[in-house]
Amino acid sequence: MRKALVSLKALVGSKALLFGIASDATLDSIIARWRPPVTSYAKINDASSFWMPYTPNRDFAADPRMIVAADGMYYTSDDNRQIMDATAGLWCVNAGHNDPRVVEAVQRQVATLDYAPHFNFGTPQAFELAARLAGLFPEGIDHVFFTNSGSESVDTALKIALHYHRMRGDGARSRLIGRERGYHGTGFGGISVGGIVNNRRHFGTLLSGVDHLRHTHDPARNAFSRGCPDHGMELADDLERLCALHDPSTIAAVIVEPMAGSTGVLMPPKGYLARLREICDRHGILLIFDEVITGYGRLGKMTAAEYFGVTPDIIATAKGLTNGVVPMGAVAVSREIYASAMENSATPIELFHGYTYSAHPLAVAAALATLESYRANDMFARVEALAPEWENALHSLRGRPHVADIRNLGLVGAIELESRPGAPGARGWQAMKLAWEAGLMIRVTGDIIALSPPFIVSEAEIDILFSKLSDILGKLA
Ligand code: PXG
Repeated sequence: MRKALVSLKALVGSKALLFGIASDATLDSIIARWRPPVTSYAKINDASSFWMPYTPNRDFAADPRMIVAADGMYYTSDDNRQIMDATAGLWCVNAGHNDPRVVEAVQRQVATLDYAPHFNFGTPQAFELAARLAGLFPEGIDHVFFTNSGSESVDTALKIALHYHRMRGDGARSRLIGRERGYHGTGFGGISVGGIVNNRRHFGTLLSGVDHLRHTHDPARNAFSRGCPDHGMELADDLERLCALHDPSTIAAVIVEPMAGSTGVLMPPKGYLARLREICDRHGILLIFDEVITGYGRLGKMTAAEYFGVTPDIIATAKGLTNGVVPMGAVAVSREIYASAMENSATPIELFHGYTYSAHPLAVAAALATLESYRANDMFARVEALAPEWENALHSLRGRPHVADIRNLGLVGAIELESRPGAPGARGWQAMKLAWEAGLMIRVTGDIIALSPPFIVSEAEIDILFSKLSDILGKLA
């Protein structure tokens, strides 16, 4: 119970800070008011009410990992330990936790304009944010539709692609092409074009008219590549195969992550994305980059499109847009796509699509402050400058027990472990738990460890991170 109160106090303390309330006496009265109508900590945290996302709920109930505060590179656990955040939350807290610019902007905004609709009404800051983003995305990608998550950004991008072809009188283009091992969030559109079987197999027939490119993971030829692998550009020609099979006149769009994240961090083979762009151009197919992870500096540039010098027609983003502080996504589209809707729509509303919380004022305030933080601290350049040191430190784990492959790009790293015979994922899971005990938050997908720290990580912290990981590898069964 004492632990419960400490946790609750820390939790409420962070809320109180958010709303600018500081005194301890006030905190105690808030705790009294906010205490849930239950009698014990066990009941609060017995895992029976909160159905946790993408989590083995029963395992968590038996062995919980609770977080009560965060600052900079570190979380505080409910037993008051500092946990280094080696994953920027879920690839979103790029500027580090508790960035004062973002915290203050959200505090100010909530006290000024808590909510306003953007169906038929506007807020100046939403227009400002769209204009700023348009200036940051590649030349020609300059109209922005706001969503609340990566999943919504992906479904929005797919819908805009279909809508675009209809507007041009080419509505037979209705097929959507994804890629094996792709992750595009959890909406029906996203799981249909996605290529991770566990995300698809329990949910019926999904969208019709979807096909998939082959994935690019080829450890036999590419293991331990530094940066993008040399082999696999020809896998982009798989799109020609699908064009031959379906006829290109039926294909609306291809969606890929320029660097696949959730499936275990797969870098695009050299030349692959440019080749995809060429084939799309040849056949009038729109190219969508899902930059939910790569957008906002993860590779050292604003987007992977900029990093690779390949400009798609639509870019889906979320996560780093608001530093994870308030949920928000943004879908950026080419001038031509926007103009086509404006010019060809037969109805006053040009796109029958939107969310209650599109451009929510708190999210907009968080996004504007986040972009300012990236700019003022030159954070994307920092990623670029840290990347070689990051690469060397990561690849120093080659040869440690169970390490089958290591991959890196920008401030992203992956360590692929050999699976335990008959128990895929078990070794990765053990690594995640050992890391938590050692004061380190890592992400695992199956037996692949994914690393993506906030951009504020120092060189000393990179050393600590990999020294802890090295110890953990040594302890794995
Ligand atoms: N597209 C991509 C490429 C993503 O990585 C989404 C869409 C969906 O975003 P939302 O905001 O709806 O979750 C994502 C999300 C991981 C991990 O461990 C990655 C994501 C989410 C949770 C965990 O790699 N990416």
